[in-house]
Amino acid sequence: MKRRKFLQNASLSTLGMVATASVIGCKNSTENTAFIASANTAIKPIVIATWLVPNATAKAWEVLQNGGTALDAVEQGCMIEEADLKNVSVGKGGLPDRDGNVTLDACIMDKDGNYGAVMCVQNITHVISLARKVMEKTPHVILAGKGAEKFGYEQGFKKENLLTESSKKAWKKWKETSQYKPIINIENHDTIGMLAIDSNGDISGACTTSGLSYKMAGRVGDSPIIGSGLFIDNEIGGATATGMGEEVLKTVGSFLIVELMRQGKTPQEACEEAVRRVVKKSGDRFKDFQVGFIAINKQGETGAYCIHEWFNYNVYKQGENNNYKSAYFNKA
Ligand code: SD4
Repeated sequence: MKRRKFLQNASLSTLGMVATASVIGCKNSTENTAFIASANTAIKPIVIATWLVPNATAKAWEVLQNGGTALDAVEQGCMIEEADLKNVSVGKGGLPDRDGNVTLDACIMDKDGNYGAVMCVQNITHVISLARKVMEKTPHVILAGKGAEKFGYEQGFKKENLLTESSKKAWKKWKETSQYKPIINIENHDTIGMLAIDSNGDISGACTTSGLSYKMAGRVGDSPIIGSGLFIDNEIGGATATGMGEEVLKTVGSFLIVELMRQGKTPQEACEEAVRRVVKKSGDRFKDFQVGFIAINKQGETGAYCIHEWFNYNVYKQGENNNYKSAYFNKA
């Protein structure tokens, strides 16, 4: 992974842009506080995405500026990375599994809690759009493998070879030793998870990836799994994950973050708690893998946290597209 340029994390929630939330109280004593923001004071529109993806956040911002929905924004934003051959963790140009096949996972979630996902899809670049088609055009929420691909062609998606010459070369080099040992921030962690609030104050999210490079054939990570790689609750906020999917799945990290925000935590506090959960569950193993989360709440406050240094994220708001370094857990 290339070393990235970024701004120091300026803890966005402390930058004087904290909007007032109206806590409208518990419906009954067994229910957690419903934390519903005042739509008038929220920062909107706003886009946040994992890693250094300024072109993707710019595209999403453009959609929002033109009055598009958060759902359109996150889809079109993610498509930028899917088409970018230089991003070897997403879409076309993604690094393959150990058999040399590029297999993609994606999911999308809208303001009404609808969700669509595809997993282990070959030969189709824009799996985020395919996930949206699953959400909107089928009675199902997930399609996998050949079935997803077949549905894609029926919907007019183009069949493409996703394995670029340079990814093929990298895979052949890897095959010389065939050592599968993810190295933090050196294996490819450029999965894009994107969250947006549109000018109506509605939230949507999307996540798309080629997963871990040189994974076993058939392996699926957290990215297409609701609650793990992505979760949206339009009353509360949204969260999305990057990094070692196996560990995110075990904590259902994105759902956890949204629930923590529902209980009153800020996005930053919720991301930190989720990372601590991942770390705690892993014993000592956390030293060998990276997990990062980003989150947004209904007021447009954002948060990000990861295990190890070097996770960063892009935020487009108030006309500015910035990249920030995430705060991190492991100071050792
Ligand atoms: C996965 N979470 O498939 C993804 C990988 C990732 O940045 O995020 N890479 O486990």
